[in-house]
Amino acid sequence: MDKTNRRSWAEPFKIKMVEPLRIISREERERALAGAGYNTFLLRSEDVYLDLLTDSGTNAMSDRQWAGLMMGDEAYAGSRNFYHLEAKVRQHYGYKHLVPTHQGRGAEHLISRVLIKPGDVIPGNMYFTTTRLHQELAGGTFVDVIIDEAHDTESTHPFKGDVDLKKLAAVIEKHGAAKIPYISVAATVNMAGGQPISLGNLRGVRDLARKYGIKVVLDATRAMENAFFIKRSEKGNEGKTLADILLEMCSLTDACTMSAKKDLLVNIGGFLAMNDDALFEEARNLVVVYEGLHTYGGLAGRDMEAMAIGIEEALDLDYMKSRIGQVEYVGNGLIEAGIPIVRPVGGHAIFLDARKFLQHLPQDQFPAQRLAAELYLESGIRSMERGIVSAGRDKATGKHNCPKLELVRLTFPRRVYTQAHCDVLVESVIEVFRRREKIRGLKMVYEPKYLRFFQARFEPL
Ligand code: PM9
Repeated sequence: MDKTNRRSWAEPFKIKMVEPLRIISREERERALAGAGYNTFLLRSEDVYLDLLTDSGTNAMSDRQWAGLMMGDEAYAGSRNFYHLEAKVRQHYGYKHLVPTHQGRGAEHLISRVLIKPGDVIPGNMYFTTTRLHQELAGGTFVDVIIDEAHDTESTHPFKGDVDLKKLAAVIEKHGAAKIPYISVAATVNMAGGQPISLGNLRGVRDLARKYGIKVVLDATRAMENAFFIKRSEKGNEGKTLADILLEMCSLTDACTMSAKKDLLVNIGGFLAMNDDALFEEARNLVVVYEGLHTYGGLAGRDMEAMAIGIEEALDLDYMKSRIGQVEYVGNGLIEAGIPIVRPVGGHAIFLDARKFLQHLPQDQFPAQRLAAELYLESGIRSMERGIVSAGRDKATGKHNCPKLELVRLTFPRRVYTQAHCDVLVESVIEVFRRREKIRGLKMVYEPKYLRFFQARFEPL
């Protein structure tokens, strides 16, 4: 993206309705943070100024999507909105069958239950919290086969989401194809910094999988954002549309799980989609146990309509340029100020490198958790820890998983914040960086059993 020419990414939409924001005083923020146990997930939204916790379900819908809500067919069975969504998923993702779910983890739950047996191994391009947990709950073990560059915050490899095909082949050789129900491929890779996987690499994964008769399951949550990076940086794809690339990506896989709360510009929704009839049969049966009837999967008809409309809107190139352009605008501002962030700037978020930012804090004092808390204290900006807390504990030893990446994620809701908000963000991070040496670590005082980052509590040391 040309950073000197903002017309290259100016938004192809204008604001029709606004939601007031207020910033509470520093003293109030201190009280709110202590009350939340230094965990930004436990803050009240009303105490937050800029909410960069997540891009999940925090998107602004368009006037067309809001109009679509009014066209919700709330029949228990066979809603017309389901058939609209099914047609759009077939058209743009290319899979034969659709099973709607209330959100992404609903789809992850179903596919893990259907495909994974105790003792199985699931290789993938870096773990994601909910995805790995569902694999583990089904008795499987996730094995990371992403390229080494993904663990290096300074590597500027354009496709840090790529699978290391040698590592993948070694995992298959070691465990045997019969123990590998599928290869789990995310596009983009959230925990690596929103980094894309290339089409060429995905083809390599498919070829290897086919050789051994193993399925490939795509986490398509941000696959449209991934398609933009392929169009921009992978030779031979410049002339394709985002829709062409998305379809091509999906055609290299057997099924996908989807959190529609990201790419699809909605506030709730997800799905599982696949080509295999037998897999569909089982998932369609299980969805009624855990989510709802197979034509609504825990969603209202109106939600499915908004998703169907969102699919078309998110594939618009001008929209996607503005989406990625906004994130890069902030990233470039931080890089110019010498702030350590994951390079290159990813699709949905900027990731601060908390190891380098707070060099004096060891990982067991939770530097990323502390940095997220500090940014909130500075200016009411809410971000998310993506380091040792998110990584949880080793299933076998019970010890902390200590990931190489100790990051704070500043995530951009789609079509929500303005360029002035982005400037406030850059200034606030610079301010915290200036006084970084005075910042102390944290100790964990409460740890829940599952996905601890959501509810853990901390106290300052
Ligand atoms: N991602 C995120 O903030 C929301 C909750 S986890 C902190 O990034 C991928 C790549 C995701 C994802 C959610 C899910 C689960 C699956 N895959 O949140 O259940 O980024 O809709 O999707 C979150 P749901």
